[in-house]
Amino acid sequence: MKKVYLFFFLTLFINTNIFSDDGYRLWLKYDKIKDKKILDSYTSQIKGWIVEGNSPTILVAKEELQKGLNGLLGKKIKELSQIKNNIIIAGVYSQSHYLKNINLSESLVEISNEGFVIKSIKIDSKNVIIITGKSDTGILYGIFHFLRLLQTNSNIKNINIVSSPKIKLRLLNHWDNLNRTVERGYAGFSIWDWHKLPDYISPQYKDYARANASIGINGTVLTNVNANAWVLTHQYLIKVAALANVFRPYGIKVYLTARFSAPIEIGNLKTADPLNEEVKQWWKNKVDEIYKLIPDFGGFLVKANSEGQPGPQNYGRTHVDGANMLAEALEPYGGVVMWRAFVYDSNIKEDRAKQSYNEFKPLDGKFRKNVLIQVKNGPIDFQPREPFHPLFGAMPDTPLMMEFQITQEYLGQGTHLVYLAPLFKECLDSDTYSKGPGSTVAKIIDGSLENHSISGIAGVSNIGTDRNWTGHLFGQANWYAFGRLAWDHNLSSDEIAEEWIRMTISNDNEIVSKIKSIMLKSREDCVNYMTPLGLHHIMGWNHHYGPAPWIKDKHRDDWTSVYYHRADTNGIGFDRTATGSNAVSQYFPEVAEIFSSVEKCPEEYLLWFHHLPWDYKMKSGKTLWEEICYHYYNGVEGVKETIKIWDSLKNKIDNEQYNHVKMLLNIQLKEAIWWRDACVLYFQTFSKRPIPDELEKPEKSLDYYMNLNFPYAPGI
Ligand code: BDP
Repeated sequence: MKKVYLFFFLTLFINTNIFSDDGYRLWLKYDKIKDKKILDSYTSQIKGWIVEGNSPTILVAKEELQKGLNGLLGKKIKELSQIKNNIIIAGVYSQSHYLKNINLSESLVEISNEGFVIKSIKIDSKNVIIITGKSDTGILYGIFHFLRLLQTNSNIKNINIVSSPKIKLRLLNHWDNLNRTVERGYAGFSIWDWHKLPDYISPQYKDYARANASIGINGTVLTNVNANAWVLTHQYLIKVAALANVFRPYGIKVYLTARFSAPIEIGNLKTADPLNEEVKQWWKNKVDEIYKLIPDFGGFLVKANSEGQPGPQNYGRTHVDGANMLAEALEPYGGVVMWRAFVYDSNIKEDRAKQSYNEFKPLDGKFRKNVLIQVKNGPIDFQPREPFHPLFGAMPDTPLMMEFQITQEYLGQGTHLVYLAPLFKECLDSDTYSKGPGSTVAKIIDGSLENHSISGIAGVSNIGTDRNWTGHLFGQANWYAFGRLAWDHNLSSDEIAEEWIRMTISNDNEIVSKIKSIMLKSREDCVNYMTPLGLHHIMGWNHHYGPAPWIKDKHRDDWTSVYYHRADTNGIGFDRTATGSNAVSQYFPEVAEIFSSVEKCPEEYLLWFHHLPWDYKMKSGKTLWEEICYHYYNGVEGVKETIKIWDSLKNKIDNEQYNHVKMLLNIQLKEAIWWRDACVLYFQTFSKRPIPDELEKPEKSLDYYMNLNFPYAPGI
């Protein structure tokens, strides 16, 4: 009888995914390489390793290399104490015992302090692969990159890689509250267990640091931009310090959001006026206190005078006064202020898309050296598609930081498979023409166009307590893509997707190409079933879940949908040309000319910039109304196609991964149909034209959709 059980257990073990993949290990799985030829080739080239140095960073780098090699090669790869043939040597060049006679000056001049060189060379006629650089963190990044090459089954013969991050500050922004809720978070609660800190250090903190370091992220803002002053009390700062201690070896600095009214709320002052001496002193003391606990503290992120947050304007002061006051306190320690440009005032009757530029452009050049202005990718708010923000290129004397949203607040939240690298790239590659052709957004934020010594990029995190970190497996790809692009914005969406799939799901070429095809089209599908042709901000009220183009009559116009789509019996779209709000004038002439011309404006931005009649003839020959319908229907067809491709992967990839995504895709399809039908029915009340004959008709009525309610939708 026992034998029967054993046999049963063994068959289960061999034939099914009894140890199925719950996603916790992210892209750092290090499972044994399946392809025997590749495995053999690696095993013959990697017979041992030496990692020089013993700083905390070198120790974790060593630990990672060991873990990675043993896992991927499926056997213990030994640490050596002298050079042998076919081994890896890693260490900081200037301190290395083994590399001192090797001339690497050409490669080393190319890299920054965080960069690395991976190279096949001969030392004493022995073949070795060296991983070197100028700092311990560079070595850590080099080791992670080398492991990535193995994980993706890349060729490591005659390897020669020289790599440096293009942007200096590469940060995640957590919109995490002290009560562990996450604003716009769809993957459970905050991973920061504030109540148990500083004494209880969850092992997840270290895994968080590993994952980020593996893609070069070097900073994390722990708290929500809608800030709580409490995190600046001593009681919380010691908790922050405990996290900083875990992250430090991984090259990650902590940053906090600074609530502008903190001097009143936790400092017992009567004012938070940035020009008041007591207020200035309060912040200086606070900063001193922080650096005593966290010597490498990164600095503050500030949302001021935006959506009800306090700020310098409450005291008749400017953003410059506010930012500079904090910057002065941080300056002696090398800390920075990241001051957000996401401001718009409900009392100003100006197009919301224009307000941030109007407020910030005149302040160019007035900020202290350690201030960066953090600008969202588009002028409204992380929509499925927006043109780039007109501030890029417009403030040449101020370092502008990019703010992307990794969490999918407006792109299907926790349940839609939407790969965001194409969205990020579209913005980074946009040409602002600020200094003639080729003045891309990427060159502005990496500091190269305007010669800034600091540069930065932030991604609003999608991480939570869900076992797989991001709720949706493919949310991991967006975290991954953000980090990879922050390191090198020249990487393509395609390359990044391929790396991630190979590390996370499979190295089988056919599977890789199928999943890649799904990922690469997913953002366009989403735009189509949500907000095609430049439509924007027509989602559910407050929770932003689902479609609600009918939202109107709220306490502020710019929080309604009708404000943005402006549909009426004549047509649809927001006229932002000279006959309307003239937001186009905020772009440089070459760009403004394109956006303002109905003929030249790319159709994907058409209704962002133009109000057009329902019968307007599109490039396809269809009327605008028909074209809108077809885009909505094509979006849904795209999701159906995705499901078909995914179905073909059954039994070819890990079962748990397969089923998890399969169920989410079914939700996505339901919701895509919901978006399509609700929007088409609603816009039809203005267009008064039929849905083209060949398209199936919505099953439910507009009333049905308008009466749906979601009091407990996540993320608020
Ligand atoms: C919007 C979010 C809101 C954020 C705000 C911001 O809906 O929760 O607080 O952006 O970025 O997208 O400050």
